[in-house]
Amino acid sequence: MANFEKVTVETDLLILGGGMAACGAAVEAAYWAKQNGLKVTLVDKAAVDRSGAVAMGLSAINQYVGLRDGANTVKDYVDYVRNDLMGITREDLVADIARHVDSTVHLYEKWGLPIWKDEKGQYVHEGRWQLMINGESYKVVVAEAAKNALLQSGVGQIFERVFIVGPLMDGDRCAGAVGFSVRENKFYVFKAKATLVAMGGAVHVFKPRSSGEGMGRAWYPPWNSGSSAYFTLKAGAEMTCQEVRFIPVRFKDAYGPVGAWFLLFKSRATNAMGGEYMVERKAELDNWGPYGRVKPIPANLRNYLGMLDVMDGKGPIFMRTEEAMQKIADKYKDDEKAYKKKAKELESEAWEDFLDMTISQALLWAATNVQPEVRSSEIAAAEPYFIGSHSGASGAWVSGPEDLQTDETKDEYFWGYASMSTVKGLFCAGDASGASSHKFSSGSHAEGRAAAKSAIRFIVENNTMPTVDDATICALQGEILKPLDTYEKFKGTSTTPDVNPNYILPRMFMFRLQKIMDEYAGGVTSQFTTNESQLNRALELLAFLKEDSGNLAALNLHDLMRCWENIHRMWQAEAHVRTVLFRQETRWPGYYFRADKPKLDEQNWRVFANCKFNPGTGEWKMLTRPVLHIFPQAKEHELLGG
Ligand code: SFD
Ligand code: AMP
Repeated sequence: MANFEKVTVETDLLILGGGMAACGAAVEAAYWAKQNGLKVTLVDKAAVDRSGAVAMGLSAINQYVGLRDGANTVKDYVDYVRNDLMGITREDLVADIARHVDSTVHLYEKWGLPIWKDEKGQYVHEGRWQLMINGESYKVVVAEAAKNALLQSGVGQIFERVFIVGPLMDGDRCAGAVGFSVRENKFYVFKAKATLVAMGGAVHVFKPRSSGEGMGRAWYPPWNSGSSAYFTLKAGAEMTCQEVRFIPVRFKDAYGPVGAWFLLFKSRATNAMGGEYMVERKAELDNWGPYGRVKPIPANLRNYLGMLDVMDGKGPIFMRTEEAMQKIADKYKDDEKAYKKKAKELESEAWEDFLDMTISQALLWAATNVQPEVRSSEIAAAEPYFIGSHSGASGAWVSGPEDLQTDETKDEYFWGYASMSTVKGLFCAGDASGASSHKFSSGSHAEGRAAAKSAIRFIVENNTMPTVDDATICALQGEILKPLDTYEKFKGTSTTPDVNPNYILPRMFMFRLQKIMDEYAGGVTSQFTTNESQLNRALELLAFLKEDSGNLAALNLHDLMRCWENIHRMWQAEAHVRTVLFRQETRWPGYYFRADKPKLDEQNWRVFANCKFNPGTGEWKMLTRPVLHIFPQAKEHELLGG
């Protein structure tokens, strides 16, 4: 593209993304960079104040361990996460986040985030690990601290509205990243001594339930499109848990979260006949090994019991908001004034829960005359998402911290720098790092802090600027901007831009990807069920799609971003299909069901299923890694305690 300016930025640490993990990384990196005379550069495709999953705000902080009150131990949290993930988790990574997360939450409070307090001045818990917040401005508060840290210390610079496409490599070391501005004709080359990937998870890989005028609405933000997975795969990093998608049960059609209803309001969910699947289908839990007996029941098994009801024709499933609110208010019924006050309070809490994090759910309630104190609302299992920070686990396989390793784990889980992927100089945090679920917004921030500190140490100990030759950069520029050229070249051959025999627009490309995934890889349409034959068919169709990705066309810069977002999604899709195919069992019913391998196989498959793309040969390698414990091996009775 002749009219594109090439901008080259040299830095020491490059932070990719501006979400929770990246903001945590910025705060910590600024401190350590200043001590060592280093530079830090943060790049976000959007504006950090309102980017990523927390753009709309949140109504709870889902990970707070409460170590200072002695409420829980780090091991308690590790047990909880391992159980929820049906035994598959990296204990060292989860423990590392758990021991640091409280300090992140205390920083949030210092920076001005309103956390609910009771009359004794203690945090108000939603559940054992979750704190209630007035979180509409959560992201703005966290972003302000990150920006202040980078800009006021003089060590940092921030690029907003720059879309990162992929990695720059110097042999086996990551050398930075390339991307483009979504506002100006500028191609960016970031050269760095270490790179920290924190570009979130992936949405819209599967066909969403929302369609027509609601299209684009999803639980996870549509702008997280698999860039972390693409970046790490293309750098040749080993990936883990690519099969562990997350399917959240959400208020139907606007995807309002359910946590506050189940945990704070203690609501029940019942089917069309008034039956409670968690009670009526309890016996089903016995089919899922020790995990069916832990408390809380793993998220995927909770999903599964509800799905069985729906498949039996007992839907819709309702969140019994009116019943839950009434039950709480009833405690005050002897005092009319207190009762009325409580009822009002509950009403405003119910609305605030959505106004703080999923505004469209409040809009849908208003538009359909729902008063939660009067009427139940439908809930449903959403389409699958890729998010290593919630109850899914997909991401890069990263080194744990040295001090948490045991003799058994140190050769498997540690290779020099905590949070570094298997590629030298390439670090990951938040949704970008795998097998460390349930870190959420707070744990992602804490993990970002730890990863940045580790990356700065890497730079101090490997203080050379990797090199990349100009020809490689030139070729990448050509490939990345090609969709603009393709459109210019062929736009005259049809009368309307969206139909043309020579190219495909990103929207149509996305529909094709979503249809493949939905029908063959266990999306909503196929009741989250798949089998070997369907997965092989998915791979065949994905190969055709990949071939056609070379013919994507973009009318403008925004479209160019859409092209690359969908290429990123396609790579996330392929890693997923390959890993679902590789794991010869069903371990997470309620996330996906392998109809040809319908049972849990503890003997052979209580292992991590990992994959690796070889950028040199274009081949994929599938491998297993052992699940090891850093705390003494949990006995059955400990498992039951959760
Ligand atoms: O209840 C590029 N989450 C919740 N966490 C909580 O702690 N409490 C809650 O109440 C939570 N709920 C919730 C949550 C998420 C959503 C969407 C809703 C409700 C509606 C989960 C957390 O939000 C999540 O765990 C963290 O945000 C994960 O952090 P991180 O840093 O991994 O991802 P991010 O914050 O989305 O940031 C991603 C960044 O990358 C940028 N980006 N930049 C450059 N180039 C590219 N190609 C890029 N692609 C992406 C993004 O712009 C962003 O800055 S509840 O439902 O569970
Ligand atoms: P959600 O709104 O579903 O994202 O949940 C918010 C938090 O509450 C997460 O930590 C969930 O794991 C947890 N959670 C949600 N529903 C339940 C439930 N029924 N039992 C136990 N934990 C839950």
